[in-house]
Amino acid sequence: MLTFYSEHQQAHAPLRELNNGEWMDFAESPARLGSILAALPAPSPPRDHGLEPILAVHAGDYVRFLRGAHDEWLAQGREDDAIGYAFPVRGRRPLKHNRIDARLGQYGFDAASPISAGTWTSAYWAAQSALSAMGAVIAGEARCAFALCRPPGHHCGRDYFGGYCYLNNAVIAARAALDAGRGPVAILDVDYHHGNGTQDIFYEDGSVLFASIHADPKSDYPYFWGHADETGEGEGAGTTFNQPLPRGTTWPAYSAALDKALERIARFGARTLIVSYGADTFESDPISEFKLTTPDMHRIGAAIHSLDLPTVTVMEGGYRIDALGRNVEAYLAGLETG
Ligand code: OKP
Ligand code: ZN
Repeated sequence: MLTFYSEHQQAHAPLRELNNGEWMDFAESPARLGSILAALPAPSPPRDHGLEPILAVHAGDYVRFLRGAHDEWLAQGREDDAIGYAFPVRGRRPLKHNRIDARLGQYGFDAASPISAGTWTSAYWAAQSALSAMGAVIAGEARCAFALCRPPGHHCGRDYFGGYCYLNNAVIAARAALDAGRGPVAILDVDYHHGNGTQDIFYEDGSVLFASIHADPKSDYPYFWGHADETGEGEGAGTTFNQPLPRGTTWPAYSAALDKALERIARFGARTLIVSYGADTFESDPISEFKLTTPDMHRIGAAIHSLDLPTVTVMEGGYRIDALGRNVEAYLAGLETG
C-alpha cells in the first residue's frame, strides 16, 4: 500500500499527560511510529502542500496559536510541555487573552494534549501526509493510500485541540477531495474513541457522511460526544451516524456495527472514502477496552475493501506499541486484497 510519512512527525514528544487524576507517560509517543514502520514497506515522504489546505479547515487564529504556543510558554519562564488546566465552557464570550494558561484553555479541551517544542512541526507534516495520500488517490496513482499520521487528528475541531490531536488530518484530506470534485465523501472512524472533532466540523454539512464505531461515551473518553442521538443538524441532518458499543466488545458485535456503517456509506452514494483507523480497539491496548484481535484487524480492512471505493486511510490511535505494527499491517492487507 502506498504510504506517506515524514520523519518530522517524530518531533512531537510530550513527556506526560493527566489521566484519571494522575500523571502518566504520554501514551501517544513517537515510538508508535517505529513499530508501524518496522512492519510496513518503506514509506514515501509527503509533498509539502503548504498552509492553504490546513487553513481551509482550521481557523487562522487557532493555527497561529498552535505555531507559537510553546514559545509563549517558554517566554513565561516555563519548562517542558505547555499544558492547560482551566477550560471555558464553549459558547461563552469570545475574550482576547494574553496569558498562555488562558490561551491553552481557550484553544484546548483537555489536559491529555500537551504542546511540546516539536508539536507544530509534527502536526503540520502529519497533515501533509494525509494530503499526499489523498493527492495520490485523486491523481489515480493508487486506488488506496495510507497516511501514517502522527499526531492523530480526529478529536480536534476547526479551532481547538484535544485528545492528542492538533490538526484534523481526516478532515483536511476530505476537504481536498471535495475541492477536487471527488465528493460526496464518507469518513468512517473505527478508532476506539469517538472522533468528536471530525463530527463537529461536518455536523451541519450534508456533503460528508461521518460514520463512527466507538466505545460508549457514557463510559469512555471523550464523554461529551459520540452518543447515538447525535445525527447531524441543518443541511447535515442525518449525515452523522454514531454506533457506541460497550466495553468488552468482541468481533461479532463489532462486525455487525461495521456492516451497518458500510451499508450507510453505500446508500449515501460516497465516491471517496476516508478511514480514520485506530488500532486501539485491540484486546490489550493499555487505554482501551474493546477485545478485537489482530485477525479482526484484517477483517475490518477486508470488509471496507468490499465497498470498492477510492480510499485514504489516516492513522489515528493505537497504544499497544509492541503489537501496533502487526495490527496496522493486518488492517492494510485486508483493505488491499479483501
Ligand atoms: C486519542 B485517540 C482515559 C483517558 C483518555 C485521552 C485519549 C485520547 C485518545 N482514561 N485520554 O482517539 O486514540
Ligand atoms: Zn483512540
